[in-house]
Amino acid sequence: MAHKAGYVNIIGEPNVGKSTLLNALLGQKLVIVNPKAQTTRHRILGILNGDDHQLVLSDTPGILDPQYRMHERMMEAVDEALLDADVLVVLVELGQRSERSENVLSRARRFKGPKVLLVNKVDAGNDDDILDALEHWSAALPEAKVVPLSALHGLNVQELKAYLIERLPEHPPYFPKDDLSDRNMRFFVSEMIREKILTFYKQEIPYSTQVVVNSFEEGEALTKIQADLIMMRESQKGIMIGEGGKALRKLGTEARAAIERFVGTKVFLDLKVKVDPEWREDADKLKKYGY
Ligand SMILES: Nc1nc2c(ncn2[C@@H]2O[C@H](COP(=O)(O)OP(=O)(O)OP(=O)(O)O)[C@@H](O)[C@H]2O)c(=O)[nH]1
Ligand SMILES: [Mg+2]
Repeated sequence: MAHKAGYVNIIGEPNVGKSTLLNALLGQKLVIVNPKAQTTRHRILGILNGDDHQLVLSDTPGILDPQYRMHERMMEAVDEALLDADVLVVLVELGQRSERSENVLSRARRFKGPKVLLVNKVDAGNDDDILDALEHWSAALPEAKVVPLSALHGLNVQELKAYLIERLPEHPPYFPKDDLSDRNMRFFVSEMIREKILTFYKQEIPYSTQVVVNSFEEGEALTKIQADLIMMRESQKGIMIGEGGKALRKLGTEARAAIERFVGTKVFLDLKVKVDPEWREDADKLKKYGY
């Protein structure tokens, strides 16, 4: 049988569940998920391999009106995903209104290939809400197949996976068949640390922090990791460290436990807090940090 392969790229507003969906389709936790918006900052590939198919999924940052240069880079990552998609997945959540989703809809309309619009989080509503939403979104994007979904609880996830594989064009694999992502271990370690920062720190702190993994030495029984937490200002450095270093110790403990589950060995994690003034606004600094 001929081999099928293609790109299925997921776009949507912040916090609608794009990363949760990518993990659900892959059947494992690859990308970070958090109740706070703007969790995902990059386009990240998750690769689903079968004997006769390779589904290359893209997670993307939530679509927003850029407030600073990092946001602009994030939106470029979204737009890039519109260029190579074989199938576009537009994710919205129950209760979201199309009149207030022009950023997402204009991109979806610009894409001329096959598209699916998924109404996520239907576990949080009743039948009337769901029927209403399906009708509403079918009218807003008539060319898309509109389907209800709960990425978190697995409703329609296997059906979606089968449908997407069905839609793939005949093509040789794009990546080696044992690859799970285009990103390396260092990237996922930095993301796991960032996920804990999103959970434990308030207000602007998570949005002002960049995590840089400088070394990652994997041994049989112990993995040694050194990472810098780059803040925009001195005052933020103080908050990150906390009184007597308490906040940073808690972050280190929680991040280490998450990384241990991921790498499967004990982990020694050394975190240093640094300041790189206004790194989020500066094109050269953003480039250095992988944006
Ligand atoms: N009730 C419910 N919650 C969900 C569902 N899918 C995702 N969530 C929750 O929604 C929140 C955001 O999920 P993410 O997957 O991080 O959303 P995202 O679209 O990737 O967000 P950004 O990366 O910030 O744009 C998390 O708290 C998830 O647990 C769902 O099907 N039902
Ligand atoms: Mg995300």
